[in-house]
Order: sequence, then C-alpha cells, then structure tokens
Amino acid sequence: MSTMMQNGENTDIRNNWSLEEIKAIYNKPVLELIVEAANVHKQYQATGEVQVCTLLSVKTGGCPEDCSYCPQAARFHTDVEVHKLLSQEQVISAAQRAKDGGSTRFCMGAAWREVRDNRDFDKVLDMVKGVNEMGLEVCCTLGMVNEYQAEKLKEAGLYAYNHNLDTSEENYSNIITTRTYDDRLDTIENVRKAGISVCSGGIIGLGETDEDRIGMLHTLSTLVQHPESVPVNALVPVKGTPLENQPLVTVWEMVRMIATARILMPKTMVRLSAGRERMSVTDQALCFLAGANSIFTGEKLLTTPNPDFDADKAMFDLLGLTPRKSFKEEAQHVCS
Ligand code: SAM
Ligand code: DTB
Ligand code: SF4
Repeated sequence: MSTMMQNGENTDIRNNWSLEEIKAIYNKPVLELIVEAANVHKQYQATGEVQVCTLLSVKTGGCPEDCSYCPQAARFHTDVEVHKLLSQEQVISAAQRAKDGGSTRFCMGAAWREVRDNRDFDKVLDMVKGVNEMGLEVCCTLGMVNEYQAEKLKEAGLYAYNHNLDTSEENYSNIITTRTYDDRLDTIENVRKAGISVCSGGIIGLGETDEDRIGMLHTLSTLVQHPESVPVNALVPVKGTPLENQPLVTVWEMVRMIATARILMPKTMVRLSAGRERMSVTDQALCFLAGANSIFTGEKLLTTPNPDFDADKAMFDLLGLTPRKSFKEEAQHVCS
C-alpha cells in the first residue's frame, strides 16, 4: 500500500490483497475512507472526468436464468415486455442518439443465459461492427461466452464485455441457482484471453452481508489482471421478482463499496451504475468523491428508469465534471 501511495507506478497495482486487508479498508470510518479513496483517485485518475456510457437492451425478457434480482427472468411475473432481438437499424439509431448525447461507450445487453452459435449471434456481431464503425467503444453483455465466441466478438470490433460476479461466491447460490460462480469466472477468463476489456462488478442490496461485499471485492481485486471497469449497482427492486421488497441501499453503503473498489483497483473505471434514479445530486457527488468515474446515461438502463439527459447535464455543470474522451480516441492519438 505505501509503495503504491509513494510512486503510483503501474507495477504497484496489487492483486494479492488479503481478505483481512480489504476488511480493514472497508470498515474504516466512512469519512476517512472517502479521503483515502479520493487520494488514490487523484493519483491514478483524471479527477473531474467521468466516462459516459449508454445501455440498450437488444433482446429483452424471457431469460431462462433465475437471478432473483432480475426483471427479465422468464419465471418471474414482472411488467417487462418480452422483445426479440432488435434490428440493426434500431440499434444503430439508438447508438447515434447516445453519441449525440455525449456518450463514448455503447453497451448492448441481451437476456440470454449464454451465447449460442446461431443467426442471432451473427446479427449481434453485425451490430458490434456497425457501432464500432461509429467511433464508439462497443460493449456487450450477453451471458456466458466460450473462447471461440469471445474471439468472434473481438474480431467484430468489440471493445469491452460486461459479465458481473454480482455477489460473493458464498452468497451466489442464494441469489442464482441456474449457474455457478465458476461459470462466471470462466467467461471472464475467455473474454480476457480474447483481448477484450473486462467489465465486471456486482450489486448491493440483495440481502448480502458486509462479508459478502468484501468477498466479492476480494475476488475482483485478486484476478490476475483487474477488470478495466467495475460497475457497482444498487439493487433496483422490481415488482414480481423475489427481491421486490428489499430495502433500498443507503448512499453510505454505495460510498463504502466504491471507495474500497477505488483503493483496491486504482486504475480501474469504477462505475456508479444502477440506482442513480433514486439518488440526489449530493449523494452522487459523494460517490464521485469516493472514486466513481463512470456512469450510465440515458433515460433507461436495460428495463428500469435512469436520470434523464438534462438532469445529468445539470449535474455535470453543477459539479464541474466533464465527460471523458473515449479510450479508442486516446489510443488513436497515441499511435498517430
Ligand atoms: N444476461 C446477461 C447476464 O446476466 O450477464 C446480461 C444482462 S444482465 C441484466 C446484466 C446485469 O444487470 C446483471 O449481472 C446484474 O448485475 C444487473 N442487474 C439486473 N437486474 C438488476 C436490478 N434489478 N438491479 C440492479 N442491477 C441489476
Ligand atoms: C451493470 O453492471 N449494470 C447494467 C449493465 N451492467 C448491463 C445493468 C443494470 C440493469 C438494471 C436493471 C434493468 O434496468 O433491467
Ligand atoms: Fe437473465 Fe442476465 Fe437477468 Fe440473469 S441477469 S435473468 S442471466 S438477463
């Protein structure tokens, strides 16, 4: 830790954190934790810059999995309207709207357990190509992928793949029974091997303990390479799901997760993800101070509401935040 604080070299990024160390960070008095995280943030990240990403559900509902938080699982009776795969035109026009609204990353989500080698996957590959050609960083979240499918996505121009661990290994079977933690880790490894940027985080507010939150952060921060982005979602309780009556998480719980993630994974983009709709600007400001530097914009996440464009624009103006340039642009700049 001290070497990391001294020189900020890449080599100081640690992936050997112990559970005890993480616990000690997570349990610090919250204001002290924020200050420490803010210092790490200042050292490793461009403070004041926030990555702006937009989501689109390209295939909605009817999912065979039983993730107890998710409105898209076929077995729960929610108000989500099932929709087959969108057309290429629908996706490109949504991506254009996102780009016009200042987004640099466009993430397409599908309510699939896993990718299958069929025509729908070929269509998704075309969507990836199309969005990539628009100069956006393309991200997908399509469920489990094997090595071969990850390579095809990479060839099509995929920049990042989102695959969340969601909770700790110990708590996993209380939340999802239709797949295992190892299934999740295997997909992350396949994505990494294909040379795609890894986006993986989780949800708080599922009824998990602090130990579960710490356990999930331990798994993420001890991967051979840290995920390039870690989304921290607050559960959006949806009517009809088993978790519909879960109490809302507090801002302090979000701040603790974000700050701990920032300290453990200094170079990672930490995303303040689901749950912003219920947070005030003051709450969100605390999360940015604690090291969050990425958000989803646009009035919908996948199926649930998100603050609208004007509200986020006003928040950026008020807090003096600027949208981050895309990593793709930066890479081109370095090459040219
Ligand atoms: N089916 C794919 C999968 O599970 O990986 C991709 C889509 S899935 C909806 C993507 C992520 O959304 C989940 O891993 C979970 O973290 C998040 N999510 C789903 N429902 C949520 C909810 N009600 N509140 C917060 N996050 C949620
Ligand atoms: C992530 O971690 N959060 C996003 C994105 N990755 C795919 C999804 C949040 C979904 C919230 C519930 C919904 O809108 O359906
Ligand atoms: Fe399906 Fe993904 Fe929802 Fe789980 S989180 S039910 S896999 S869409």
